[in-house]
Amino acid sequence: MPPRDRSRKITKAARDLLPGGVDSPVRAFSAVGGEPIVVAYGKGSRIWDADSNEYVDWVGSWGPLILGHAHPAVVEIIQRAAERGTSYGATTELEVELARIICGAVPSVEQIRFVSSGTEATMSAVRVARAFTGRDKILKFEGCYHGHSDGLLAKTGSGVATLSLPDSAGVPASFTAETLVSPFNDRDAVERLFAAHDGAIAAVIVEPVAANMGLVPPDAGFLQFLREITERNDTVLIFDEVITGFRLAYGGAQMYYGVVPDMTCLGKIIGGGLPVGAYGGRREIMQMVAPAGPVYQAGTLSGNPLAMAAGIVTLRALTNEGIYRGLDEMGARLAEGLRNAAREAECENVTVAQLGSMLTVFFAQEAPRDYTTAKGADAERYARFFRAMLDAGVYLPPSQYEVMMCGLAHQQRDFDETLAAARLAFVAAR
Ligand code: KE4
Repeated sequence: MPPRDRSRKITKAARDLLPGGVDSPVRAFSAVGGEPIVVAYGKGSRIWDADSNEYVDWVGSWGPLILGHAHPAVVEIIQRAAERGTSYGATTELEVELARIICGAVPSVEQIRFVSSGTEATMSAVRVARAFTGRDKILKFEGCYHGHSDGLLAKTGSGVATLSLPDSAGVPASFTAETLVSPFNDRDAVERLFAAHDGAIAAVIVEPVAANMGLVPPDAGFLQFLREITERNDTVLIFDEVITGFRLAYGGAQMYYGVVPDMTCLGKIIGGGLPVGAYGGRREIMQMVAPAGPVYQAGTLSGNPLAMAAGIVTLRALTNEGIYRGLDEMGARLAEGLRNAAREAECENVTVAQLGSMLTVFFAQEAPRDYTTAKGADAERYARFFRAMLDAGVYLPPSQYEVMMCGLAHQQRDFDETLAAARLAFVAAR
């Protein structure tokens, strides 16, 4: 067990000043137990904690760092931008350039609005879809996470036609009363909800590849089915590509699967590690947004020049031919290595789900296809696996319901060290 005295001291002080000692719940390690890490710095595929312990990083700040930590080109562009000022609250050429790149890359996006988080992006996209259709209800999927705006913090109600329930304290039932929730990958449930709420559903919002219940890809044809049923009902289809955008393909999951939504939410990678979110879509829909249209949405730091600059450099680095094939090969190689490590450790009921650069080690007999089966995975065994890997210097997502992210900074030594650690960690997780 590596020494973590300084990290523990900082965590103690953090717990006094920050609720749970963190600025986002998953960082507290409550799902995996033990003390959370306190990061001092990162470089490439690795991070170092406050006690100078080194870790291979498969979290990548939950997705933004596809180029790795402190990429020289990203650091340089941020330094240069900062020397000219950090925020103006006015338009800059940088946001126009990043908008041009994204509109050129993502099939559904003809116009885009930058905000400062994925939560803001999805919250705003839903508001715009409601205004565009004049309808109030939205349909989301159980286990899909779209940030923490009230109306999207909803869980399945008791029956199909009944409306959902709040999934957090502090959210009035009335705030989720317009939110319908269906199991992911369940066409019949979606059909029933549309039948029960005929002409009333403003939008369907979905993670085209679910990555917040662990990695759960869409069943074959499921996205096309959503495209067709929303078209038939004049409902806005929103792809929440905050994770999959520029990760699964340069044009996101919508390019990968060939299904084009009406609106797309983005974040993470497009900010290169700085706070950015964005929502975009068909021009006629985006023209609803103030000051062009009647839907109000604003933000002091929206289009922040440093974040725009970091995003431009990051997305430009992803245009090289073959990058996404390489990331998929990397993910497949890591997944196969982890499966072999589990077998060698005689650790049963382990399934590694992988798509592109995203993976989840599920302690379950089969790869989950929805929230109910994902919740059936053994989170306690995952916690044991996680801690054994962490003590061996390999940082995995501190929750069974998140995804490992490969990036362009990962090298052979990262794989070698990860798989060597996994062979022992799977023994601990039998
Ligand atoms: P943010 O508000 O955290 O920037 O984005 C919210 C969001 C929206 N949509 C999807 C598909 C997301 O995955 C997220 C946030 N992702 C989580 C991890 N899966 C962020 C980590 C955290 O909450 O600390």
